[in-house]
Amino acid sequence: MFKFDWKRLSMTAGLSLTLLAAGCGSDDGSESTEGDSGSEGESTEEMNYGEEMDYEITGIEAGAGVVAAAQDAVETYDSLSGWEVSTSSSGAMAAALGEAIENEEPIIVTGWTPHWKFAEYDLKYLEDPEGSFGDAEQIKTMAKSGLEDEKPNAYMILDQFMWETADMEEVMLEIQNGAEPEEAAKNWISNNEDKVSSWTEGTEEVDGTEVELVYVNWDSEIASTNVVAEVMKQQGFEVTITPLDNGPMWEAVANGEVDGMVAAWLPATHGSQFEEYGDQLEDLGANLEGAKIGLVVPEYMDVDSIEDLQPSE
Ligand code: PBE
Repeated sequence: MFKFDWKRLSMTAGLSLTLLAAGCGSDDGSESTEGDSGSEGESTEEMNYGEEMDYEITGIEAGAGVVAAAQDAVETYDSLSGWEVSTSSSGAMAAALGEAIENEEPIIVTGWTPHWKFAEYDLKYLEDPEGSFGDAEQIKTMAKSGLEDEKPNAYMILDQFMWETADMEEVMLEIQNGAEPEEAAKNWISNNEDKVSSWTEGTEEVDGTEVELVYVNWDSEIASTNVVAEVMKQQGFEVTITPLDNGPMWEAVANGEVDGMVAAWLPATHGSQFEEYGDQLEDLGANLEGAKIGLVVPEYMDVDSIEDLQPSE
């Protein structure tokens, strides 16, 4: 059951009842601030969540664009002065988020859409008036240069691969609920034959041509890469998918060591990787529109903008 830290709360001046009710969400609603916080009236001052979170933003893999963007935000916003972005893995971030929500504790994670967490929990993006996290992103497909001549059918499938947020989230959610990625991919494919046939349109089946795709173990990219790999397998390709860190993923395609990837978040998230490798690989355009990154918090937190947070010093 949810327990409020009354001592800490009482140190936070001017907390309104409304604010507490929103932040508390206790079952009986009988708890009250009166007498505890000594506050009266409707002050709009925000809770100092920072202190409760040790001024830590829960990040993911160190090489992820969203982590770099969060570090940029820490540099940019006075409200984040003295904060740190911890790095671990997407799985550890999701576990920390789930645990915080279970205990109704404050947490700020580096988040992104499409992601199953929005179907699973009530979450919101913090407004980012300084634009540290960019605007809407596309997820793009990158091929090694020369792929079109070498493996024209694989190239064409990669080039024609395009789906929507709801599609990707369906696959992600099934994986999150326990399905093997390959199985979730197969299920989605058999339920979406029209979409899939628009990706294979104009291609010929092959007999065991090898294709290697790379990706990062982000939930969104596990979903997309498995779907594309399954589609290729059904067309007769022998497909290997290899998880790497973000930088090495870009590098492997740019060096021509592997055939391609469907995990390029642009223009902002992987802007620095694109700048480094963009002229050595072939940009096959968007495979998904309307992606987004940012700082994500549970709805029960009474904070709407990065600017509402408090610096540690
Ligand atoms: N992500 C998911 C990646 C791109 C895809 C947002 C975690 C990143 O931040 O680099």
